[in-house]
Amino acid sequence: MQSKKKILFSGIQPSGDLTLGNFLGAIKNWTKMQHDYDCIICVADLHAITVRQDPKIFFDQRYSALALNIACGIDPSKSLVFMQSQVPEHTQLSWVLNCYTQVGELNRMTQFKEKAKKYAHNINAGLFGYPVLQAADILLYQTNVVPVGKDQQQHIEITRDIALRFNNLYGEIFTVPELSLPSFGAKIMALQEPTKKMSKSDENKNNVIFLLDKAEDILNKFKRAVTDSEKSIHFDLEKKPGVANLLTILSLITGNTIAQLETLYQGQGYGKLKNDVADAVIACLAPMQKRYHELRADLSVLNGVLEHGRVHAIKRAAPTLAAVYTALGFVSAAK
Ligand code: AQP
Repeated sequence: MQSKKKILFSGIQPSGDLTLGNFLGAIKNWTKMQHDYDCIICVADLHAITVRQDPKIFFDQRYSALALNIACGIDPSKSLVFMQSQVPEHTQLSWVLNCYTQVGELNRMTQFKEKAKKYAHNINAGLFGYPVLQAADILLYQTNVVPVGKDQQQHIEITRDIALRFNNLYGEIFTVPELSLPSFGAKIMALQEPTKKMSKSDENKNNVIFLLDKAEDILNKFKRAVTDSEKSIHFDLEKKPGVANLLTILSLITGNTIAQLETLYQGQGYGKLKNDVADAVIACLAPMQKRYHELRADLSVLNGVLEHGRVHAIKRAAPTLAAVYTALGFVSAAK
């Protein structure tokens, strides 16, 4: 019998090694929500090729992203976990939705503008159409809720617009999904440029805590984190983005509120704060790293998860694609 829980869909690109931003802004929330939602998590490898990937490294990164999600607490017996490229319905629906998305809408996407600047030598059509594939990912599963970090908000909004447009033309084909942003910590910032998002593809590796970083590297990166010339530890996003970022990370990991941390660190120096954040992150990541290495030692477990995910994702995606094809006058794709 189909679950009555609300359907949650989210994804993560294996476009590099996963970061503390990916964990605190997304994966950690999915692990909590998987108990209350019918949770679908996709390793979005098709999205990742919108920038050039070395095929050998990329093959491995896909497994790494899968293993890290599981090591972080995504339970494949509770959540449907799969690899995007193994479920052809995503690209099939994406093509259809391309025909219902305006170039003007895509031109407004901040992520496209930023990535077009960063990858000026390779502004490919896939990069431009990235939000359309993401809309297909989400809409295929009749998703109710999409938990993402702040950077993805615009993509969920365009997904809703596309769904509404399609439904207006052809009837109630798609569930119109709701965005779910974490109430706090939706955007973890780069350690040395705290007005910019922490991203796995950042060229400055000191900006980023990777989930598989060694303890000594984590400590060194936090020690080098940019703060400010004041000496007081309080949360002020505008004037003290570096300190605010450190407090946010510490709060999310320890469960202490920002107010509690401000009291705790009254009169203390930035050095102490940085060391404590590093210690908290190292302790949080250690069991996850251990589990990750166990999972990577035996690919048969991960391959089993992928095969189960592939079969079930196709089963769940196919009826939506069939409804779309039927609405458009194609031969029904029902399997
Ligand atoms: N710094 C962040 N703070 C909070 N949430 C974040 N997310 C990413 N970075 C942060 C959230 O993680 C989920 C998966 O993201 P993604 O890997 O699919 O794509 P992205 O947002 O483009 O992540 P990156 O790390 O910045 O990748 P690159 O460098 O390849 O572009 C999403 O929910 C995202 O919001």
